[in-house]
Amino acid sequence: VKQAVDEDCNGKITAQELQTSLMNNNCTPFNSETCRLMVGMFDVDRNGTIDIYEFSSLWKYIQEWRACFDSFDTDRSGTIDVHELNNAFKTFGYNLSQNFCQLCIRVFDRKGHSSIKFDDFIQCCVMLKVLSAKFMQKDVQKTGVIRVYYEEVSEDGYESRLRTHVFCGDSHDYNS
Ligand SMILES: [Ca+2]
Ligand SMILES: [Ca+2]
Repeated sequence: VKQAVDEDCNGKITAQELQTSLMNNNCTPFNSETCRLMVGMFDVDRNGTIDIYEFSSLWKYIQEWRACFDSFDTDRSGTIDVHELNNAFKTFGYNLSQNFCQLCIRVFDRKGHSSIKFDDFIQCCVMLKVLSAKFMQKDVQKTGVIRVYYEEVSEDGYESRLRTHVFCGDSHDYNS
């Protein structure tokens, strides 16, 4: 697999190479933000690319997300709609409102189909996990309501032009 991904065969995979080789169910390539996010997560030695060791954990991670995505795509549409997302969040241990799930679909649905693809699903879940951890830190008075600016959670090396206000209720640790 790695050879196919590592286009210039230099033993290192960039976010861009990752993007051209990863596919959603409908054969569209992964969005670049999800690829940068994943390279940022698995680039253990922080050299900006993915080597063979880093790649094996990244690949395992994608396979796990694939199985997870398929198990929540109950109508086999190849995308996750708001009800399927709600089920997924519940299974992950998050107690979030239907409105919040709708907001997630709106933010991550790039095509306006009211559903999200595999790459967006990964990005959405990773973002929720990061936000949830930040939420716990910020919610010192345990009121259940905080305001988070995207820049505050983007210190892991992946940049974004997004500035999002996120209000969420009772959220729990990510258990899986
Ligand atoms: Ca690396
Ligand atoms: Ca579906």
